Amino acid sequence: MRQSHQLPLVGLLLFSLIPRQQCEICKVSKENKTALKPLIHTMINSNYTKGIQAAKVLLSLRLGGFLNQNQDQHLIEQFILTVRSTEPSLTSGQLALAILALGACKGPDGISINYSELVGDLENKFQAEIKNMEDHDGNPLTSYYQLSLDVLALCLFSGNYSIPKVAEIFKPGNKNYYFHEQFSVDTGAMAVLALICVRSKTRGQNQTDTKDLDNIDNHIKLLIRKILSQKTENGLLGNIDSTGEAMQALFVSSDYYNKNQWVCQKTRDTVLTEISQGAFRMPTAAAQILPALMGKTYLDVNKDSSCVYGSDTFHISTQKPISVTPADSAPQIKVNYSVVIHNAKDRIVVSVADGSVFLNVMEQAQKENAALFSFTAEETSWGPYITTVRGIKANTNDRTYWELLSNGKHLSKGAGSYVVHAGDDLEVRWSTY
Ligand code: B12
Ligand SMILES: *[C@@H]1O[C@H](CO)[C@@H](O)[C@H](O)[C@H]1NC(C)=O
Ligand SMILES: *[C@@H]1O[C@H](CO)[C@@H](O)[C@H](O)[C@H]1NC(C)=O
Ligand SMILES: *[C@@H]1O[C@H](CO)[C@@H](O)[C@H](O)[C@H]1NC(C)=O
Ligand SMILES: *[C@@H]1O[C@H](CO)[C@@H](O)[C@H](O)[C@H]1NC(C)=O
Ligand SMILES: *[C@@H]1O[C@H](CO)[C@@H](O)[C@H](O)[C@H]1NC(C)=O
Ligand SMILES: *[C@@H]1O[C@H](CO)[C@@H](O)[C@H](O)[C@H]1NC(C)=O
Repeated sequence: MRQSHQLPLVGLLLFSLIPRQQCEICKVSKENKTALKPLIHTMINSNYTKGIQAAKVLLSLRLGGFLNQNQDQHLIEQFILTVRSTEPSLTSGQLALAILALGACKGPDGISINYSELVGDLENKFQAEIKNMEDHDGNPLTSYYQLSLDVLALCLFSGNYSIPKVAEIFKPGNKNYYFHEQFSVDTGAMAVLALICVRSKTRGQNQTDTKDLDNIDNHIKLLIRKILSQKTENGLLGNIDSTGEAMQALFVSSDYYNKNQWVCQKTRDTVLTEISQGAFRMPTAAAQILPALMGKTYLDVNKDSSCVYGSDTFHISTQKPISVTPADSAPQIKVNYSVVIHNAKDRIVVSVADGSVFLNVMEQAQKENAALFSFTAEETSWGPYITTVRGIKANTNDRTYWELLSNGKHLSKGAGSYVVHAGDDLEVRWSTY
């Protein structure tokens, strides 16, 4: 009952308080929409059987209105089953994403989703993140990117969370916004989306302490400043993979910066150029950039507004994506590979087929010397994530992980997607972020 009175009001508030202008200006024009075709192709052909990894793709396709009614119904039914069967093992942010995807819009009749149950579980998972921070030197179970997703979903789906706690933990100086002392634009952008949602819901509400709200306003202002400080010459925000979410953050926060601080068309045009050159080949990468190009943000998620269905304007073919594994006949190249633990470095030169990725090098090294180069990887939405090397396991409680480098430089792609070059000096290094 409480919800049915609250939601239209909240919808109205979000609508009236979040300026739409920036989204409209930056939206890819009708004539230029074919430029988005490769993204949609990648997403439609992604492997939905990978379960929860489909959440971001589904969310993005639904926000953009790129599915037809049959596809939507089919994918949502399939996705509900996956969420049900994996729910207890999902991380907080994965569950938040699942809720956002399911509730992105009101789907075909006949599918009913018990949001209060899912939201209740998310409340518990969010509490567990906070508990872990209290017990482990301020380190959450996962990351601030996921805590931001949690708050965003709780805010949009009328979950319970403490506003003073949000004002406290999302201070821009918090170490969880940084990896190796470098501000994470992805994390900051997701936090801005969450904080803007919290802020727009509490506007005009009297029981909230105005000090908390002023603090949240300040956090947003500072986070936006940090995001804008990571703007590159060609208009990207952070790197190519953080730009989509940073655009969303800037769309909804135009009250917090000056118009002349960001020329969104420049950012958009660079992204369109990148698409034409084959960027965003991974479904998750495509899913992160698409909403902004459609003038949408995660704050447009609204389970009570009917889904918009496309009419197959793109005639997207469903075909197998091109395999990344090079043919056996490809010429061999030699690369250096080493495992670095503190000051100890173990090196090997391996031969792999031209066009191989970092992971192929690691596999070859493991084959040649398992004692030194054994490793394990876990499939994630960005591809294989290296969890252990020589039995040593990454751990969020002490902020440790296996860092990937090439020629001494931190890579911005993963082991499954970084294509190696002859003579590369590749490294996995036991690091603290
Ligand atoms: C938090 C985070 C990390 C943490 C992960 C541990 C933790 N505390 O959670 C740390 C700092 C350790 C990390 C490491 C790396 N990361 Co990171 N990370 C993120 C971030 C900000 C959020 C991920 C998240 O929670 N997603 C939400 C949940 C719900 O989705 P999920 O799929 O379940 O999340 C898991 C995976 O994303 C995984 N993960 C995190 N980073 C990466 C990177 C790759 C390549 C893979 C396969 C998996 C992976 O960790 C998450 C928790 O288990 C994203 C930004 C983004 N937009 O996604 C970047 C991001 C995914 N990371 C990125 C990169 C490049 C890396 C590294 C390869 C950097 C390096 N040179 O070593 C390494 C991974 C190396 C390895 N061992 O395989 C890129 C990937 C780009 C790409 N095209 O491949 C992103 C998009 C940032 C960016 N804009 O450049 N990362
Ligand atoms: C379409 O894109 C081209 C190249 O990016 C640009 O020059 C043109 O102005 C765009 N058209 C519209 C209507 O936005
Ligand atoms: C999809 O994923 C499943 C499970 O991981 C795997 O068995 C199947 O081969 C994959 N299909 C494609 C087309 O990648
Ligand atoms: C939804 O779940 C809640 C909590 O588990 C439960 O109390 C409620 O009866 C459920 N509602 C429906 C319609 O199934
Ligand atoms: C909501 O959360 C606060 C703390 O986060 C707690 O004190 C309160 O009891 C919760 N309310 C409900 C209805 O769950
Ligand atoms: C909010 O509270 C203040 C004092 O506590 C009161 O004067 C004011 O009228 C209230 N405003 C609304 C909109 O209820
Ligand atoms: C590997 O590194 C060594 C030492 O830095 C260098 O002499 C050698 O040329 C490298 N080999 C390849 C294949 O890159």
